[in-house]
Amino acid sequence: MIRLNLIDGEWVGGAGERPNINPSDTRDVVSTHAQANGDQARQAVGAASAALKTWRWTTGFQRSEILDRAGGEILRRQDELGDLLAREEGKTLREAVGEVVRAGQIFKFFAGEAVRSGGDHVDSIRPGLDVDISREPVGVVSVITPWNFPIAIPAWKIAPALAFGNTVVFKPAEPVPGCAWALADILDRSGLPAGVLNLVVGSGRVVGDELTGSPLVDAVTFTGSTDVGAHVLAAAQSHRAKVQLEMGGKNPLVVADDCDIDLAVRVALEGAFGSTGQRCTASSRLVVVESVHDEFVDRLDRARQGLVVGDARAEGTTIGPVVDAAQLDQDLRYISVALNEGAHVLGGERVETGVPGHYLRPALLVGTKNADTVNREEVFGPVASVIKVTDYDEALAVANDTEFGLAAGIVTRSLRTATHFKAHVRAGMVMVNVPTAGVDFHVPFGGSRASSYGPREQGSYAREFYTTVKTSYTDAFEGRGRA
Ligand code: UN1
Repeated sequence: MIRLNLIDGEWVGGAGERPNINPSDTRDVVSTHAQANGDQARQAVGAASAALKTWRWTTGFQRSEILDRAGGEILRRQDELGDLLAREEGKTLREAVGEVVRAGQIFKFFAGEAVRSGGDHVDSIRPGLDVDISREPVGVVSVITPWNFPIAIPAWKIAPALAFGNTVVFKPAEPVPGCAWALADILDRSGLPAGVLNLVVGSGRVVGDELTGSPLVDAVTFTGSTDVGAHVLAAAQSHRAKVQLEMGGKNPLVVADDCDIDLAVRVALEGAFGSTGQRCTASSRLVVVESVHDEFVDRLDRARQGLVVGDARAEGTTIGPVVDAAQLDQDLRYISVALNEGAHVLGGERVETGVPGHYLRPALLVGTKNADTVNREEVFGPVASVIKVTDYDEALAVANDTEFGLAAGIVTRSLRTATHFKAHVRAGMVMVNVPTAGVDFHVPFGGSRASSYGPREQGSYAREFYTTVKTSYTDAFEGRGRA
């Protein structure tokens, strides 16, 4: 069955079809998806613009009911949707079901926010006047999402967009159209009027350019690579659209000399290799103080060897395949660059399972310098490097010596060290004794510099991006004063 695009409330065919391939077994076609063409992307933006005229005047309560219904259905179908997610993206079933639950909870959270978004009432500095500061929807929002969180990231962009009265044109990443389709279907059946949410599956060049460049688009929210982010920013700013970008990371995890080494190993293993390392929040630089370096590396490597690489949906698998052939090539290329620059490479080989899939044994790169290529550029795979430092001060300097600024972590028993690190590390999110990846859904998410641009995502802070502020002055007493 061909999965269609949703434009102005109609499910429509496209310019061609594209198979959705299972990275655990490339013979398995998960689904087939109609590809939208440029005209259809334009129609979708037009439909979102037309639907805005009535949708923006719905009450928060009406919108809340729809989001709550969608969240409820996602949670009820967590096993089935988790299976789909693991099958098309390659993260393990446990991680995939967890992500689906997160998506359901996000819709429930924003169902609450939809009725909670008020403004301020302020006394004027002039006698008799009232000043009201109210929130309005920003307008038509283009939602452009990556493949590594096929349902949670669409959820945390689409749910607040709809909660605050915006309309949406949604373009998912090409490797994961299945969850995107399922989400659009759920929202469509939850009671959204035609045109409020439009799904256009297609390439960045054909569909993405319309979604960023159309003057009818008021805001663009994007998660993806730093390079594509720069392109999105330029296109959106050419017509002064509001922009929110979440991009790469090169997140440091500092292992301090006073840490609990068992905990440090658990935190590093999950942060570096969880979700096959394909997270912008992954701990890709392990900055280890020399007094604990050898023991930490030894134990982490043993834990790494214990990871079971295999089919994302098979019982016992603890690390699924890489998403596709291009990503696998990129991971292998970075591993060989690290080798050439002097790293001692543990793991990092392709795994033969007898099934055609993109399997890679997680790689630990020991003896790297922070100036090495692999510590400057995001790999986006199960590849983590170890940087040995003499003490905490050097660890902090190394942690901050990066063009990124998303997440940073430390494992320490010292309250003083943890407190100093939280204050001085340059990152939008800091984790003490917990992995850099794996965040709560109800608090702000984001960073700075090459990692993020624009207002924060998630939690109540999401409204900064999805609303705009209006200040109104009223003299109800027509100049005669209140008293
Ligand atoms: C998480 O670590 O829980 O693309 C979420 C990413 C991030 C999401 C990470 N935007 O990896």
